[in-house]
Amino acid sequence: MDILSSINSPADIKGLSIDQLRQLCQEIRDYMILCCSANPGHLGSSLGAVELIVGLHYVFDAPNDKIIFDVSHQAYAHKILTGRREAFKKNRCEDGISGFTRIEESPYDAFGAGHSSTSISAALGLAKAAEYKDNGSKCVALIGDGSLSGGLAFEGLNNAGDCSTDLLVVVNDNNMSIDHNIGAMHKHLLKLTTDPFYNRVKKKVSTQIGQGLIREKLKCAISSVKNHLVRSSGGDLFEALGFRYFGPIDGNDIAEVVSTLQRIKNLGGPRVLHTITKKGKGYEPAEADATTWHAPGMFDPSTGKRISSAKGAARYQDVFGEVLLELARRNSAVVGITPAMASGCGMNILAKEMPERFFDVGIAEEHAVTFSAGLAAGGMKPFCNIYSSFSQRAYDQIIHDVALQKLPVVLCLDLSLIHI
Ligand SMILES: Cc1ncc(C[n+]2csc(CCOP(=O)(O)OP(=O)(O)O)c2C)c(N)n1
Repeated sequence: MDILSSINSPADIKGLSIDQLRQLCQEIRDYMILCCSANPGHLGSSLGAVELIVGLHYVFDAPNDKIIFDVSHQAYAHKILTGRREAFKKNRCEDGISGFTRIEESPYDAFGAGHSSTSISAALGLAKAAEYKDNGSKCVALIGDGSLSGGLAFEGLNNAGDCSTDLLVVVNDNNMSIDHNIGAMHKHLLKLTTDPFYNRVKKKVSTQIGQGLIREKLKCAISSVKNHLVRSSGGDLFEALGFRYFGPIDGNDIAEVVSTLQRIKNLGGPRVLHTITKKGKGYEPAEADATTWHAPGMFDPSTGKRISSAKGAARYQDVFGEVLLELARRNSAVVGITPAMASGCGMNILAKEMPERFFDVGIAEEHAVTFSAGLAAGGMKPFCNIYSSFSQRAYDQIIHDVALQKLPVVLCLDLSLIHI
């Protein structure tokens, strides 16, 4: 911990060179892996977001500038950089710090979370407040591609894109939710990142063309060509919503993250920076199996071997998955619906054998319930499984769309998993 041990606030990283920032990222990763091996947490998401968080703290000036984390399960590097390095050893412990951002825990935690898709709305509120107070505070929302599938994120985008308010939305696109990400938004992001012409030229520039300013200028030019291509091949959704779109960039390349953030920091108005990262980045077992390593429990850091605490007992979600599959075998109208928790609730067992009877609808609890109500109205027997804590999102839909219409939706309320 050569560099990390001397970092007690983001001010301490301001004078570091890019090479030193790179080393710092490595030290943060090593520290996170060590701490999380004994004291479990959301490791995979936090490993993937290290460069984004270091870059944001390098370029922006928190706590005056506000960095708002969606879900905030990826914010471990932020905690470690903002005076909670030692406290991180007791992450999620009863006498320790929260595993999520909490306004009351630190002035650097601009907004608390745990449930997804809130960051854009919250950041817009903070940005409007800053605009009103004219205090120069900049606001950044950091949101994952999975969390972008939540309706609340669209409500925030829709509102922010229609104002001139200074707001940066950084999309942390790792192609994953907890399981594989799904949905039209996901496909849209994929289209933006897989344009063959752009990728060919970008690769050539990064591997073959000189250094320094010329290369930077060429990169900018290619980015513009790319934006033009994306627009002319069907249009960019963010631009259509009133945002300026930048990217995609390699969100695990600290030099690229820093130079891009510096370039777009002061442009004003609603902007989206699309970054590509690897979930579990820098720890081989976590890169190889992102779903398991989203929250892996305890493990041996040197081998990556996970330490199971369940002494042979059947897991609740596996029993649920098996029973649902059996019901589906007996009744052809039975279908399963999950808002992005297929492996968590055991519905992946149904998905494997009967993919046509399984619906992962994205992180969209409201939609999951009303969609189930529609299926029931159409004569199906929907089993909609929602983690109890997240079901708060669907309160109105449960009453208005299911109960009042007396529709036969089986609501399966799974364990509540919000550890604070
Ligand atoms: C409303 C709500 N539903 C479900 C969850 C459970 N959940 C936590 S993280 C996560 C995946 C988030 O994916 P993404 O935003 O892409 O972040 P990543 O973990 O891939 O970095 C899910 C579904 C949640 N936190 N909140």
